[in-house]
Amino acid sequence: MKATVRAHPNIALVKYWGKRDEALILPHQSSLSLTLAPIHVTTTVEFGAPSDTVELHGHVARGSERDRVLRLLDAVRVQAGRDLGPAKVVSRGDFPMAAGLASSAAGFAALAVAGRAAAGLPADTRASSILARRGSGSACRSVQGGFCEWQRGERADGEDSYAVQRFDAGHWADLRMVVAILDRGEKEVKSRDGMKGTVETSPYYPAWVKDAEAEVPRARELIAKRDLEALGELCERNAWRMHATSLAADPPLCYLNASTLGLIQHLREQRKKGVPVWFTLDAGPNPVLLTDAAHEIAAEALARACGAVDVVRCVPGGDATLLSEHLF
Ligand code: 2P0
Repeated sequence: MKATVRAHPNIALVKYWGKRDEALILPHQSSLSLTLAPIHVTTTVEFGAPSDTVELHGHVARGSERDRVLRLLDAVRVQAGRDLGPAKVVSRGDFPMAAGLASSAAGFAALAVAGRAAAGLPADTRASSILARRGSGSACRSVQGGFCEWQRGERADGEDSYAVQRFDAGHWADLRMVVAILDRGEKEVKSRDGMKGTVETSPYYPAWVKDAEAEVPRARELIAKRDLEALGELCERNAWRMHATSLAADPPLCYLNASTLGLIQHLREQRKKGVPVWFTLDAGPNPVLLTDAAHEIAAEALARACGAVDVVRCVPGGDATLLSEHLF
């Protein structure tokens, strides 16, 4: 009745931005990401505890944070088809939580896989991805390692909306992602609210959906060929378009700040000098640089020269995995 899982976060190369169903977390478009190591979240779930308790990153979760975890475990109870009793959950991450790296993606992926294992359900990446998605959309892409594609699906019940692995981490072991933490502050508008405002008010939103959907198979082809330059260009284009549709929302959403733009400018200059480095940007000011192993130190130096207070260097990561040691 107890299981512990370690899962890695992921960064989207083609972003997810906007839901067609808020309750089930179904996206308007497909997305594609790379799972990142060595950073990870470890989560232990035990059913049959004296009462429901949730501890996340050293504090007792309350309110909506607690509810999201317990709702996911309710879905596990339905899948198990039996009374599992109250649950105790403890989760810890080893990377800066305010870094703009989606700790929720790794956290909900670990929770979904651990929850199913603790309930005695068989390992099933599709079922775990659907479950993780119901905690946080991007989490469905962290159940497996390497390059994962979240297929939007068509069904109203969401059973065809889950991530599939296109290439494992070993396919492109030389690829690097360098997270440049320019600002540790909490963002003003959370992704969940930002994408909702964009869907509801941005006149550019339909164009975003159409374009992002078409970029996914193109990205897949470039990954197959390990074409860093073309993938880097695609990544930047997709990030700009996600931010463009958000800037056009009412009220407008601007996640970039002056130091973000400074870094992007410097990166372009470095690229002209022959350094193969591109960026992507989630719903926050901290860019993630895409490069290869030979240039990761240069990418870190570039980030620090542009004011990064911290830098996290990442390699392609593997699947969410069961551990034999528990957190309690
Ligand atoms: C992504 N982001 O594809 C995009 C790019 C942020 C920008 O997925 O509401 O925490 O829990 O489904 O997954 C962040 O949003 O949002 C995200 P919910 P989530 O990685």
